[in-house]
Amino acid sequence: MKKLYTFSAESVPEALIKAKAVIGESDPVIESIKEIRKKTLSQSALCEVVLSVELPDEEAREREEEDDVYVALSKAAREISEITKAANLPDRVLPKAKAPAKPSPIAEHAELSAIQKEINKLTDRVKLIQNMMWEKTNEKKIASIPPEFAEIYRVSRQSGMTSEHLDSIISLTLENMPLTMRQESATVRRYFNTLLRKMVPVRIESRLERPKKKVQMLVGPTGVGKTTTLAKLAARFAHKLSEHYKVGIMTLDTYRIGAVEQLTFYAKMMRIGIETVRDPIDFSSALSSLRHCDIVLIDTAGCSQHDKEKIGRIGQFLKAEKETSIDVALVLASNSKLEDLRDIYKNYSPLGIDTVIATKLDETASLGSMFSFVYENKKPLSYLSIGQEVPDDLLPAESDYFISCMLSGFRKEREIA
Ligand SMILES: Nc1nc2c(ncn2[C@@H]2O[C@H](COP(=O)(O)OP(=O)(O)OP(=O)(O)O)[C@@H](O)[C@H]2O)c(=O)[nH]1
Ligand SMILES: [Mg+2]
Repeated sequence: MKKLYTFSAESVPEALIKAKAVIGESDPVIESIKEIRKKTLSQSALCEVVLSVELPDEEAREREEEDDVYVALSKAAREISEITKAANLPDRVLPKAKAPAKPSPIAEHAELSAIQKEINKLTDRVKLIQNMMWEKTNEKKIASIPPEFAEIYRVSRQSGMTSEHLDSIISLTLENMPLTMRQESATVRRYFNTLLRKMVPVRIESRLERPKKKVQMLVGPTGVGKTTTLAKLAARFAHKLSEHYKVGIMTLDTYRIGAVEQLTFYAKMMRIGIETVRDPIDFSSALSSLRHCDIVLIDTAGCSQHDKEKIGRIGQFLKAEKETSIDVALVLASNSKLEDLRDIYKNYSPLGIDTVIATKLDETASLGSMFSFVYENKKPLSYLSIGQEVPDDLLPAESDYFISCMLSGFRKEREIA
């Protein structure tokens, strides 16, 4: 049986080369050679060579079968290509090629969070380098902590917190935080915030159950905001809280020129009674004249922590009154250095300090010294003064707010970090 092959090319030798590539070593017979198209300026010539090869019987049968398959396949291919070329045909006519499987939303989410994690890790590395540059001298120490901790370490150090406190919190975190949680600085930061909040002692403002009374004395260094805070507290108890209390004011500050006038001005504005007391001997009777009040607030003269005589004089007032329990609040400016806070506390502690009122939060970016101070002395914060406005710039102490200001900077609005 004979099989015919047709090859076309620009020239007869080229057509024969093509034929050899297909037919191989078989002995073909040239059946015909035709020039189908003449060469012109715009197109090349085209020749057609028809060859025949004699096939053995068995091979001829197989080849027929193969040819059938070949014809069937190429027919299908042609049909497909024809159909696909006809772009205006509706989709359903097109044979559906199997589209790559679309990832499920869950798989997509997992992939995205994996990418996000990698980005976070890289960001942490960058932060580590930045932080190392920030603290060149401490390079060794900061390099020894995991990169995810570097940022929070730097922020806390800059807040003025003592390095002993910071180091112990870091090692506590490293010991207790599950490894999976440690991999990202954002998680570390959240964990750290929670830990720090728990470390700030706070005295929650409690509701006063009548006929119980509250007598509160404010003491502290000069100019920290005792009188202003007292006026804010008076307004809070007398007018701002949902329950209005009867408030009385007393001042023991008869030294400073204008001190009595300053407080009398606030008292008049709020229509609150005021008592001025010069000597410890008059203290009890002044208290007694304010006995109709639910809350009595006592202002004192500001004195340097080194002026033991003046502090001692405040002590004499306290000793003179045996009946009434007096709550003593040490008013401290948040912009003070930790060494000064320690020194002030040491010299004021003979008065029996119950709570700390931190003022001027708005004037410092280093709340860490106040943090370390209350933490090491276990003295609860009762109020936070956040500006000069009477009565608005006063908040009952809240550890969340305090830590947020310490780590993310001061903000008047209470926003949890
Ligand atoms: N920025 C800011 N200023 C405050 C705050 N609390 C008080 N002050 C200001 O601090 C200054 C001193 O406030 P005082 O209340 O007179 O301070 P003091 O402790 O009574 O001062 P002495 O009686 O002289 O010891 C005033 O100008 C207040 O307005 C605060 O929280 N933030
Ligand atoms: Mg004052």
